[in-house]
Formats: sequence, structure tokens, C-alpha cells
Amino acid sequence: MPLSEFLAELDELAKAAMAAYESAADADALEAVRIQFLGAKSGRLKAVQKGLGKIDKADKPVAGKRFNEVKRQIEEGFARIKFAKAEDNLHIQQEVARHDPTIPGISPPLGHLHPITQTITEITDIMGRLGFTVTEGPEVEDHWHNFDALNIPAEHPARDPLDNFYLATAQKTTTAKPQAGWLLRSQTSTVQIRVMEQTSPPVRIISLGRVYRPDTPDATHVPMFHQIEGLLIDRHVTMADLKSVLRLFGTSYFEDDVHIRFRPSFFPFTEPSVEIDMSWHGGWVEMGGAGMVDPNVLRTVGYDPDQFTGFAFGLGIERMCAQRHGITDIREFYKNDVRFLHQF
Ligand code: FA5
Repeated sequence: MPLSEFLAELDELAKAAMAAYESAADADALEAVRIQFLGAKSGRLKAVQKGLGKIDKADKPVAGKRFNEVKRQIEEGFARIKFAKAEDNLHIQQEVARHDPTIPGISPPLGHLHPITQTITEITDIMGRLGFTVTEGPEVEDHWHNFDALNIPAEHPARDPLDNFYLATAQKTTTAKPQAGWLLRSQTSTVQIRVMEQTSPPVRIISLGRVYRPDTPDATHVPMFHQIEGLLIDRHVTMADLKSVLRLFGTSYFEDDVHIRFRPSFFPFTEPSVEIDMSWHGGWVEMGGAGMVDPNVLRTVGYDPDQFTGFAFGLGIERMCAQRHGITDIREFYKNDVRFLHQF
């Protein structure tokens, strides 16, 4: 093989390698080019090296010297381009990482409290400011606290199995109280009894929690809902106190000058009993029931009705929350549609 042809082949290879290095898009492509030219087995340089054996003996030193130069050139070219590309990348990364405090941050999506939980917190705050402390009672109740002690006699329709979730668990056999058995409480009025059984008057409490009724779900009914129970027992308590407390409470919760209207009603544990309406946007909205605690109830828990009187009220929390936010169907609270819940 003539020397000139071999040298031209080497020059060609060096040029091709440099061009290929330049056009490699990333580190992987660059490495592929290196293998293509410098690969120990089937690299293009290796192929050209084979021509070295066919060079005249006299020309061999020149050809070998030039071969080594080109080999070094291709190797150094690779190292240089690799370094330059890494530098470029670093600059790009630094550009991206440079902090611009004027760009709004990316806030991670955060959950928040359920609207009913928010309402409970708010109501607790308002009633706390009016001097009421929070108490709790069990959701699984016995008949005594759900009915008997609340002056609801054995044959009363409020005990109808169609209106209550009775539990088919073992009966409470040790109690001396009548109507032993368990149910999911149908009202928070049970807590009135539990508190009065354990405290001497005066009493000023609220209790908020879940209650259960086998009501068919509709826009204003769900089978599991929440009530707030209020109870105030002291000397000389009257219906006027009840109305004042409810008005202060309504005005604070609805952030409006709410008025209270009482309509005659009946609850076995209050006498007299009323339905509570609150004025709202020009109309009257029913919020719950209330009344003066029945002397029978006071006697049952060992209070002297000649010394102490008191009022009690019970309001539906879902309906209050719906009213305030303009929700027309309380079932929305329990569909777990985050698009709905996210609005609160
Ligand atoms: C009672 O539960 C009485 N314990 C209230 C009471 C307490 C009276 C203390 C006197 C003294 P009532 O069954 O009306 O009353 O229920 C009270 C409120 O709970 C209703 O006005 C309504 O706002 C709400 N409520 C009743 N049933 C449902 C239901 N299925 N879904 C959602 N809210 C309901």
C-alpha cells in the first residue's frame, strides 16, 4: 500500500472522528462515537491500523509515527469534547437552579378539615365564649340514657325499631335499670343525662357528636348526622335565657343579626318544648328543638326541680352548615367529592 494513501486515510479518519464528536447530542452518543473510532475490536482506527502491515518497510517509521499521532489526536479529541459538554451541562443546570424570588412558589396540595369538622370547631368556640364547656358521650348507648332517663316511656313510639339502630350484640344483663340493651344513640340528649348523673348543679355544657337514625336519605336527612346539645341548669333559669343564648349563638355563627322564633312542640324530656326557627335572609329556618328540662328528668338524676330549672336544646349541625354556605343537599357532605369539599 502506498504511503500517501495510508496517510490520506489517517487524515480522513481524524477529520471524521472530530466531526462525529462535535455532533454527538449527549454523553451516551459521544461514548458511542468513541467506540466507533477507538473500539479495541472493531473500531475504525483498528481497521486502518491493518493497512500499516502492507506499507513498504522503508516507509513504515513515517507511517507508524503518523498513525500514533492520529490515534492520540482522536483520543484527546474525545476527552476534550466530553469535558466541554459536561461544562455546558453544568451551566445549564446552574441557570435552572438560579433562584428567582419573584417567581411564585409551587405550593404542594394540602388537605384540610371537613366542613362539618370546621363547623363543630367554630360552634365550640362560640359556645365556649358564652361559658359552655364541651363534654362527650358514647355513640353506642343503653336504653336508659337514650330513652328512660329522658322521660321516654317503654311504649313510646320514639323507641320504634323502625326509628332506631338497635344493636344485636349481647344484652347488658348486669344493669338494674329497665329496658337493658344497646343502640346507636339517636340524639345527643343522652349526654344531658350522663353529665347530670355525675355533676351537681349548676351545669352549663354543650356536647357535639354523631347520632344515628334509619331515615331515608334526602336533601335534609342522612342516617348518620351530627347534633349539638346544649344544657344549662341553675336557679331561676327561664325560656328568656334560652332565647338569648340561641340568639347570641345564631348571630355569631351566621354573622348576621339572627332572630329566634319558638314554635310549640313536644319532646318528652322538656316542658314546655319548642321548635327553634332562626331568621335567615328574610325567611325562617328550622334549626332544632329545645325547651325547659322536664322536672321528671331533673328528679331522675337527683336534682330538686323546686330548686333548679334549666333549658336544653339540640340543633342539627349538617343543616346549620348547609344553611350558612348555601348548600341545598346535605348528602353532599358525605359523598367525598373533593371538588365539593375543597370549597370550604
Ligand atoms: C332532637 O333530636 C332533640 N333531641 C332536640 C332537643 C334537645 C329538644 C334538647 C329539646 C331539648 P329532632 O329530632 O327534631 O330533635 O332533631 C333535632 C335536629 O336534628 C333537627 O332539627 C335537624 O336539624 C337535625 N336532624 C334530625 N334528623 C336528621 C337527619 N336524618 N339528618 C340530618 N339532620 C337531622
